[in-house]
Amino acid sequence: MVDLAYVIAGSEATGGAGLQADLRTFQQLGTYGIGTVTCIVSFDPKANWAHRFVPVEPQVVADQIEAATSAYDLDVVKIGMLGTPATIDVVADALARQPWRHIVVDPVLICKGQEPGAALDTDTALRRQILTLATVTTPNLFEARTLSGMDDLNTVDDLVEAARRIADLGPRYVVVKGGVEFPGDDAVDVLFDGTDAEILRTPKVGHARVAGAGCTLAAAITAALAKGSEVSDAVRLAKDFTTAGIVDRVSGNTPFDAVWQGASDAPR
Ligand code: PXL
Repeated sequence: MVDLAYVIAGSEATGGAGLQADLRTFQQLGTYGIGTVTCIVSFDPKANWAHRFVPVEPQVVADQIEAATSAYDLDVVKIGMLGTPATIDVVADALARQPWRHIVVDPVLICKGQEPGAALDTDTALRRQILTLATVTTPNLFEARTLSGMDDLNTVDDLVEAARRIADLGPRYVVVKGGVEFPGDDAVDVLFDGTDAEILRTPKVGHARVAGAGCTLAAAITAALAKGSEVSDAVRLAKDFTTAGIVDRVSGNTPFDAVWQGASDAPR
């Protein structure tokens, strides 16, 4: 039977990020994707594509998780944007109700579209209630600065130290993503396993951010783990999959492009 991959995340209405990117990734990697929607983000084309954010009623999030986990024996889950402390409570409770082989947490911090106080409460709840459950977490540079408390992340050694500090918060494996903002010509990611750091490099594909890259990377790690890969193999496959999707990206009327998960030379 096909391997099952589960995601609990937000919907992003242009389809570039969030649950839409996650489910496309699951499908392309040959897994049966199941999704629970936590919130709805609708970029506003009349306001420079700013985030409009609406949380799904926490009980409805709980109901969706109950349906998904009752229908199937799920053991690998990706956690994307959760959005509010109330949603985080519900998701943390649901995750505690059964064993998981892997919980992949994309620590989507600072929920744009929320007022700053609410965003800070959400970040604190995520760190305390969700990050501690992660077997793998995938912070970007901004999230790595916030979670590690290190303001300057300019060298590979800095990324390794940040990963080490984030591992101290609970996750077994930490993937710090340098992305386009990290100095140099390479897209550098660091995989820290609690003892050793592996440095993954590919040449940067341009210098503009591409929507959905973080979601796609974490979803591809999740799909590979669902199929039985070891973490370091899953991370390497996910980086190649995401890079291929950035090369073949989709352009629309937004000021940013989006990753194409169906890139012809993406690994499967
Ligand atoms: O890329 C982070 C992200 C995750 N999930 C949702 C989003 C975004 C960014 O816009 O909207 C739902």
